[in-house]
Amino acid sequence: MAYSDDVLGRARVTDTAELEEYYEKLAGLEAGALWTIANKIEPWYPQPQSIPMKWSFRELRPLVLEALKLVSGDDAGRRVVALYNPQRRDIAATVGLLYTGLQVMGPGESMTAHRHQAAALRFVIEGTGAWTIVDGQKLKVGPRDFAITPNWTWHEHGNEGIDSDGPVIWQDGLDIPLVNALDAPFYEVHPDVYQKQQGPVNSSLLTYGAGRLRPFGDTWHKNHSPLLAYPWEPTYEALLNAAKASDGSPYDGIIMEYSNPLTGGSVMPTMSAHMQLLRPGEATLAHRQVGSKIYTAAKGSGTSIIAGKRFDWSEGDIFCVPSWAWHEHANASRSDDACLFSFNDFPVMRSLGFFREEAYPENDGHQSVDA
Ligand code: 1HN
Repeated sequence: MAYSDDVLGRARVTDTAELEEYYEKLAGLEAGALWTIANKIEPWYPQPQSIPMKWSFRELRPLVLEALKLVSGDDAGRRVVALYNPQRRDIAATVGLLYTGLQVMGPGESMTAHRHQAAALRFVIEGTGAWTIVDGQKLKVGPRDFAITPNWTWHEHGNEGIDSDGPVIWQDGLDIPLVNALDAPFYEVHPDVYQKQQGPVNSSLLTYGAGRLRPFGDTWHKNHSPLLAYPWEPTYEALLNAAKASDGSPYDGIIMEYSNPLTGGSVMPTMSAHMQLLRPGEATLAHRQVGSKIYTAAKGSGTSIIAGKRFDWSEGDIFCVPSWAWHEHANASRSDDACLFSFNDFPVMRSLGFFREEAYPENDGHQSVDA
């Protein structure tokens, strides 16, 4: 619906010379007449400045690898190619108040420890030698593994591979634009530059990875998941198993949320992540939600229609869905399955009471595609 000036309860003042003069006097006192902007700041429905976008991994990969020669990880802080929405460069956002980028680490490299108020998550795109130490706990992650760096946890990363193993490229997801929009950022460098590793590698996975079984008498009380890494194999197996038992969601196919094993809720208070399976030939119906989403093609290839625009994706591609934009996905193959990793700010929307969800009402649930 377009803004209409004949709706009761909406601003509909016509400017006159007298009013212009009045507005100027208010402006001189750092004040203004609300009715001149009321309709803009209270739209009928979300009007994101972010647009649907896709970043091609095939195109970006050579440039990401080129950074290995151009800057050291430590000089750069983190060697990351950030993905920006055109109108959101000023706040370093990929979509809405979410950020994503591709981080690259060469064999044998490691980076110093720090912590920040923003929460981070990682999804490994390629390479086998990646590790991260989160609050003293060393995690090893491989292709398609998902890991979290909850806010204010000390973290440092590296690639323990040898030259023939090649670099690691992983995707970072952070809520930096959100934290900055709320004027809440803090940042600290680790006093000893590096953390001391405590306990065995992947201890959170050893303790909490059994899913249905919880350590008896556990006293975990933090607001993020005690499980810090979610390997690909059991994730994929869970999707395949669920596909044997159910048709899944008409909007998302077989979809699983990476969850805090103690609460069943999202892994962190501001961001949640999913892995979904689109069976061979599957095409979902369109829906929309309040909240922003960033997808990564984890396996296979397909097409998503976002706000009427068509985006073809294959492994490693990243694309985004702005808040309240209609979206639907299709697996391009009739023989192979396809998987989409995604993360979102839905936990923020839910905890503030902002979350809404709607099915596309027309055309048998599918959008018409822009020419
Ligand atoms: C950060 O700390 C990391 O720790 C990656 O790997 C990306 C982007 C913006 C701000 C902080 C990391 C980041 C970041």
